Amino acid sequence: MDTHLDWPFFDLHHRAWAAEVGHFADRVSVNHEDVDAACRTLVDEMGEAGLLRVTGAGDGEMLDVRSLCLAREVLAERDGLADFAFAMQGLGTGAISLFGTEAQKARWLPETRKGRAIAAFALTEPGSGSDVAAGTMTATKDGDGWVLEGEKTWISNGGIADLYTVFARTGEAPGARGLSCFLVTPDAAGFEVAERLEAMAPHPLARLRFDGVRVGPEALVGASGAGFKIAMSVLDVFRSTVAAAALGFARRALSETLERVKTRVIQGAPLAGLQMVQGHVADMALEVDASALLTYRAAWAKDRGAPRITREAAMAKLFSTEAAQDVIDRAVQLHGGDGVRSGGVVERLYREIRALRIYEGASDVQRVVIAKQVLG
Ligand code: COS
Repeated sequence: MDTHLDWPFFDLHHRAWAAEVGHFADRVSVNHEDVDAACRTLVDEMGEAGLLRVTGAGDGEMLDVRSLCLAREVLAERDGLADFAFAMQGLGTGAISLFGTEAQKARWLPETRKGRAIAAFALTEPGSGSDVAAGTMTATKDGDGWVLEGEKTWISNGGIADLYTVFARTGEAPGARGLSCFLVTPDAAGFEVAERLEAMAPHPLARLRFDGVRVGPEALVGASGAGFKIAMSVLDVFRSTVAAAALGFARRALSETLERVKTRVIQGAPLAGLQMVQGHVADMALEVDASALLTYRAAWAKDRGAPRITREAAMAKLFSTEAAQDVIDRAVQLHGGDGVRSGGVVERLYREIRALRIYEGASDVQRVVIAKQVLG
């Protein structure tokens, strides 16, 4: 029985929203053979159904983090690619929602919220993943605009995005204080998808090259030099939603396992009768509930107006992704040979969860973030 929607973290409209997303997820069918086409179709369908309205905050609006988290949880429970396509519309426009001008919001958010433009978040570089302040891609002032030079890698939606939020060094100061955030479209001269990348749970992914890409003053998001804080603020919001996606994967693994252990007979009785199996089930259910509590605590805190939820978001992401990996691993084990059969649900979950412990801040980065906050 699913009772977490009754928790005081949610308002009535959140419960209706979860049902609305669930209704969409029940109907959607995803072709994993061609991930580019699948993501385009998913964005289109989600835009049409109105689900993407929560992924951006227009002028005078706030992102509702609980709505983002609920959508990711529900979508991930049904299909990882559906969750991915939804999430990227939010992450790719997060800087605009939080720091964009009225004009930037008006230019992009109606499009991304209707599913007519696909968004991407380009922070990671070949030489700097966890250490954002070490990024070397440059943006050099040229007249009233900038010229971008360098590479970004592991960029989700790379190759299919219509809008890239790109972080580059403008050099106001060394390290974290010398980065800025820009909006780049793939038709800009000098922009190139240098390499498409294949991952164990495939989705559109690429290395991008910026070879003298010129952008105008309207491309700068927030103040120049504020890029690091913009990236971190966007990640504060979206790390909570990664936790929610992990929660959705874990819920699916648990429900698949319950079905399995109640129906699979060993020595004349269902697996569920064995205490050793019950121990696994108990730990899995505990990890799912604890993940949900941490995830929605972080989302609720942000929605209540907390200026930063760095500690809460890092805790939610670290715990939920690690717990989901454990829940899914146990699900594979309790499915026996069927657990590793290619194309099976738990085998798919086993591949899908792995990257969540790495992207948007690897688990050990979350530990660094939490320790910094706790130590003050
Ligand atoms: N919100 C707002 N400001 C923040 C912030 C946040 N969440 N986190 C840090 N800042 C500010 C700090 O307050 C500090 O400001 P001042 O210079 O005014 O004091 C500045 O940013 C630098 O912060 P810090 O010293 O903590 O930076 P570090 O270089 O030590 O960075 C980590 C720390 C590791 C936390 C950061 O690089 C990080 O999150 N890395 C992971 C990146 C990631 O998620 N990559 C995935 C990309 S998307 S797939």
